[in-house]
Amino acid sequence: MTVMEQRGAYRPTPPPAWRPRTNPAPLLPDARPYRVLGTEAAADVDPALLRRLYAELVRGRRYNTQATALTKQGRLAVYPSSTGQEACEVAAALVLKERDWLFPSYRDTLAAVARGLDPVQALTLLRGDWHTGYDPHEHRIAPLCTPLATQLPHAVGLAHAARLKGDDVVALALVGDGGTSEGDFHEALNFAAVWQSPVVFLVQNNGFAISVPLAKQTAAPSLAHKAVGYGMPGRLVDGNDAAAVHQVLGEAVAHARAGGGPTLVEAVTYRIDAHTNADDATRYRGADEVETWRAHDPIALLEHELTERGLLDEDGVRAARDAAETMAADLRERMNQDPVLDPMDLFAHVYAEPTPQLREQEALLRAELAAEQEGAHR
Ligand SMILES: Cc1ncc(C[n+]2csc(CCOP(=O)(O)OP(=O)(O)O)c2C)c(N)n1
Repeated sequence: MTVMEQRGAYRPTPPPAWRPRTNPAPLLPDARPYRVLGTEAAADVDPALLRRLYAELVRGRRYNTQATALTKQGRLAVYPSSTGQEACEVAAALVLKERDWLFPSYRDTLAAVARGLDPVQALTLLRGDWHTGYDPHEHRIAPLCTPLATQLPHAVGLAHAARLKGDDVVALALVGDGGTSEGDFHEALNFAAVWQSPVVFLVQNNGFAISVPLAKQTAAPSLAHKAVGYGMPGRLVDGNDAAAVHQVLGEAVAHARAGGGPTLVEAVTYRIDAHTNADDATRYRGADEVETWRAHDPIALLEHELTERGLLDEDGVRAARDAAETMAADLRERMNQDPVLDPMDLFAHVYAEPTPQLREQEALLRAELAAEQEGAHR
């Protein structure tokens, strides 16, 4: 048969039946960030939870101001403040059960402290003293992660392993808006959705990745919309509304625990302070913008709700502030003590089997320290 004859015999046929693998409609986030405080939904929230959230927010704000002050006194090398983002930090900690795991970024010391980590230990890494500063297994808090988004595949790996072992464990991973542009974000969400891992991703969209505004970070309708492309639900929530974040994260954690797979939650919030104490935020954003967000402050929102409903009075406010002051005084005092450090610790726990280069560097430092000691004794 000639080629032309073969072609003549061909009858174009439609493609095999196609339908979407999952219905995208239920995965789509709300059109607006979900809110509870100041809406009818607030009446359904347990007053004890609202009070607990309030006490933790007040303590968290004080922790942020105290840690920032410690950088000015040279007691802390650097501090990325989460002032303005306390509702996300606290809600993330409170929705987890003891057996669950938290995967924080460098900005999430507060989440770690709200989960019960010692406030000084939470600052060890930022003081530059030691690796991590706490035992991640003891607290079920992964190391505060400085390389952007690398905590996300770790969270998926842990959640997937837990599921394979039949352990009833959920992992909650925190990431910033800038972190969503990292390859690790894509890989983590893709694996999590394909494996239906019990993991929840909380993106704290605080408006900026250092000086880069969200508009330069993504063209997506919202960061929550990214979930649909991976085949998981996306939820959009007011990140300054502690009750709303607690509810949305709580639902996502329960969904993951019940075998429903991962959820991507975008909390819309704002970083009131500069990126860190080393950053000058006035170079890339105006004071008006900051003031607009100050008016939507997470503590003020909750305080208003509680006082309107007669759940908080002057004494209650004072008690929360006093408790925060006690925590700050203790943090100050303990951070003002010089830690006793062994520089050789730098090489411990880096690899299970140290590399030849690491051994070489270890020997060099040991020799240097020995020479220094000898000089001191001469
Ligand atoms: C892989 C990687 N690239 C770059 C950096 C430098 N860096 C540190 S913080 C930051 C901005 C991150 O912004 P975002 O994810 O929005 O989190 P935020 O600091 O606002 O909480 C960058 C680029 C880094 N730490 N890791």
